[in-house]
Amino acid sequence: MRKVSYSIRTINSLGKLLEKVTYVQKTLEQNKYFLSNIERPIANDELIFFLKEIGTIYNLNFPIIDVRCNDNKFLRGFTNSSVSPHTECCHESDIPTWICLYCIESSDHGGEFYLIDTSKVIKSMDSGQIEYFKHKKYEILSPRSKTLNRDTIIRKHPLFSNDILVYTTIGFKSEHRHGYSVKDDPSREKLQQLNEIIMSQKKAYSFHKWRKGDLLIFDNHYFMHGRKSFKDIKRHLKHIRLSVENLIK
Ligand SMILES: O=C(O)CCC(=O)C(=O)O
Ligand SMILES: [Fe+2]
Repeated sequence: MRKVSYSIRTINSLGKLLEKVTYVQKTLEQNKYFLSNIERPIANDELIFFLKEIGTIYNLNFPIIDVRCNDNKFLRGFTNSSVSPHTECCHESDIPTWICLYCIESSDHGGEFYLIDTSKVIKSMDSGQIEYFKHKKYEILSPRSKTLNRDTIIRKHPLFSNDILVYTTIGFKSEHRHGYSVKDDPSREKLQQLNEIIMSQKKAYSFHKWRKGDLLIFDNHYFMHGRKSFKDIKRHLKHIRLSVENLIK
């Protein structure tokens, strides 16, 4: 699997980045992600202002999610545990097109982030598996155990129409909490194989060590993402989901 090589350009301020919106859009289109380090801190409203140039805010009621350790032990993102590979909101019928992560504070040890190119995962599946996951529709449980969506795991990218995976390895072991509800399903074995394909490529992932000021936007259909565990509790990312409306002109 091709490694994602995270090359970072440093930009002085968000104002400078705003001058380069077309460049950001082009980079997203070509590389499926954009990563930069912004030297001057960005306030929430500035971040939203900039991101509205890229797409539509996915959930206007909660535009920014603070990813850091809090008392919500229910979702692993809010602990210092690892988060295994997933497509963001894959239980929704309308999943976000882009995810933006902005680093307020990084951890001293651990907490590295990775992107997994799902078209490369598909390339390492055999043709039987590909056909199976193109046709079998699964129910996915949301973190609150509601079944919201039934769809295939291999789908067409909504913008580029190549095959991509929409999937989560989260919750697979804990049965009906979050993820695929396949406790007694014969296809559990197929999902187990898929998990293994994804995990076996872990050596090929590139890990990104967050630095304060890093701004990452990535294509949530093209990539699954995850992170390693970390020790301290100061690590803090802002998480904003975007959908595509602005791009379809
Ligand atoms: O903590 C991270 O690096 C990313 C966690 C995550 O999966 C997310 O924010 O969607
Ligand atoms: Fe996530």
